[in-house]
Amino acid sequence: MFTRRDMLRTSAAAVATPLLLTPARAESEPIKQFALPKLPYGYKDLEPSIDEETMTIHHGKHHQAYITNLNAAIMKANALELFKLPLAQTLGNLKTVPEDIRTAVQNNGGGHWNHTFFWSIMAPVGKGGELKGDLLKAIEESFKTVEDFKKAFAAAATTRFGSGWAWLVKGKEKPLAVVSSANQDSPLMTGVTPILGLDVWEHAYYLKYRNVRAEYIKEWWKVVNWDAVAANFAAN
Ligand code: MN3
Repeated sequence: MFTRRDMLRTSAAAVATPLLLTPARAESEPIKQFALPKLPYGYKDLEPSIDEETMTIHHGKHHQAYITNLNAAIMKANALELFKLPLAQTLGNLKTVPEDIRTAVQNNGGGHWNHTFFWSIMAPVGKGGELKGDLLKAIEESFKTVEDFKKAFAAAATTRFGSGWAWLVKGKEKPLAVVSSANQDSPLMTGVTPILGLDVWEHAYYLKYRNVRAEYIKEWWKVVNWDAVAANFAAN
């Protein structure tokens, strides 16, 4: 016979079960997903080269979307180890990523890494230091003059068809080389290390420069953080 006391016992047991699981759950490591990095300057601080509205949308919406989609792909595949590895390492070894999320990681992981890098190599006008020292020497050795380097970089950025990036990378033959990449692909995926990069997706410049990508590239040089680029060159 099922008494009222039995019923209470059953209810208590039902309540007790999740409570018993609580300590185990608390001990397990929380999952630390990728998160939007704070900018080292305000949204309006790169004006007039890059306007406040573009920066607000680019960082808060576009960059955030890559992160949201990257996290979702990793969670869906339960490939949680990818949260623990440096993203640069994952992008350099895409073959190790589960095949069903490899393209999502390439696009959205590339998007997250590229944008984080992009914010870091810019500074408000007058705050980015000067091109000098070992980096200047390496640029002159690879491109003859700074002017020739800027021409080569602008040409790569201008002629990249559709959406993509222009990069200054550690070279395989000369100290430095200019390359471009499509979509959110990163030079890391080809085994070279970027030290400077420019986003030439329309979302990076269209509000202010409309279709005139060349003008955006010209104005962008004013907000390059040469101290950060020199640190990238020295570190890698
Ligand atoms: Mn972008």
